[in-house]
Amino acid sequence: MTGSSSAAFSDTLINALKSILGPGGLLTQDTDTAPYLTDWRGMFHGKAFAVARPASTEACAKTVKLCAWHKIPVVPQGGNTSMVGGATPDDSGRALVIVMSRMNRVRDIDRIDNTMSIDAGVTLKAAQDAALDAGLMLPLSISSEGSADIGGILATNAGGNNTVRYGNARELALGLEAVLPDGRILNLMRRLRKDNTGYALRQLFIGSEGTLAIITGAILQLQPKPKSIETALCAVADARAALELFAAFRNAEPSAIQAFEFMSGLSMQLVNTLIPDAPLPLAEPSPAYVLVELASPRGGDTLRGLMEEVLGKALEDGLVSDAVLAESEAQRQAFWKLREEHSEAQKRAGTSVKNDVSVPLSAIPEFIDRATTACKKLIAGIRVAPFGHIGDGNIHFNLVQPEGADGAAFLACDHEIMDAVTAIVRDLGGSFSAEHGVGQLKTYMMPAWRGGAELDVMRHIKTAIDPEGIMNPGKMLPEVG
Ligand code: 2HG
Ligand code: ZN
Repeated sequence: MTGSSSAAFSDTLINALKSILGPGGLLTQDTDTAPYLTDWRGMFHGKAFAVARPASTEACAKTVKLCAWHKIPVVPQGGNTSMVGGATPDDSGRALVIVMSRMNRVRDIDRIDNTMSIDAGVTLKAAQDAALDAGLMLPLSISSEGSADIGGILATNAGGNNTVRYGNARELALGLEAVLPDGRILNLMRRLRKDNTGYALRQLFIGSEGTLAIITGAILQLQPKPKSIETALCAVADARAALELFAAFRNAEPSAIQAFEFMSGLSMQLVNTLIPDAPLPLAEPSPAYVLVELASPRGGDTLRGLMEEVLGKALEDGLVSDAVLAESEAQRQAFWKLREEHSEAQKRAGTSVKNDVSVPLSAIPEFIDRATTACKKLIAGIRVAPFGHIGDGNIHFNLVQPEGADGAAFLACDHEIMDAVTAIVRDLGGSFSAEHGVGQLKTYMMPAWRGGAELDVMRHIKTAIDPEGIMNPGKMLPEVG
């Protein structure tokens, strides 16, 4: 096929979709659809006969209804930032990708309810800014927040940097609006703290990775905007010291911690060398680092005192070898840049194998030690570059290809590496996917990890809601047989 992805589909279907979606609502030319057909990591390359961009929930519902009638697979896509190929279609060319970018309205912010009602296509960054403009805060923050949208974030139950204080995306969603696989609109847009009226359906759709419905809107719980924030970058010897430091902050004032992030020496070094304007603000490089942020809706300098007290003691005890406190918002942003550019830096360093895992906090040091040994044994020169949300027990145990090695050959070993790492995770009572989801990359792990009754119940739910299997096929649940 050249020029148009939709050549094999009937003009009647294309015209029907065009009339539902309006001008600019349906992309069919290869040059227009291409950005939606490859994932951010460049691991998956799919095909689709078109990309739909509905501008309203009704248009989305009519689009899905038409697809259901024709048994056309539907692939919902947010900001296309999935790390597990969760939003990339297969290569059959039969699918319709549905993106929400034209549904980008903040519907309302209620200062008494402390909620934001919002379209699924608003990026997380735009949603955060809207909350701040209203004097409030949307307490969800992830590295890809400039592109990731609210629908994708809820569909994958994203976590990120502030989970340690405010929970994952599911904890923030009071209400939800979604289009079911038969095209009906499910309106769960209730902003109630108490509502025990049957199954909590919104929680079923949150984290279902687009396999049960397309999320079109949500009501999110907001928080007061912090009046004081203190951010510090600390040099530590290893994950053990990082966890001791976490415990020290938690014991001093658990409600003050807003983020507690870990970065290995190698992953920080990749940021410092491969990302422009990202120098290390400490005198010496360290084997590992912690980025800690305290926040409070109260003004005054209590937090600075707390930060200095805990870090002072940690320096005295040898838990921290050096630390620098942000003295301005610009410096705070510069510290966060060092953390948030980790994925980009690793991408620039070549191909990587990612393990987004969680283990009990106390098991993190043992996990990192054992997984490092296992990976080094597998591939000579492999670059072990873990980082992540250590306060949640969530480590991105990423392996970067050996310097100068063939990237594709390294990536061909991804299952071998992931299996070696996740065997240790399993032994320590953890999970093979903490916050990135299963997507298409990790479906093969589901039977071993979630088999038996758990997978059986999941399959029954899928069949009950999507009997024709049109919603995001090939994702999360492995093929039967
Ligand atoms: C982050 O924490 C993201 O920055 C991406 O979850 C992690 O690249 C990764 O593995
Ligand atoms: Zn993360």
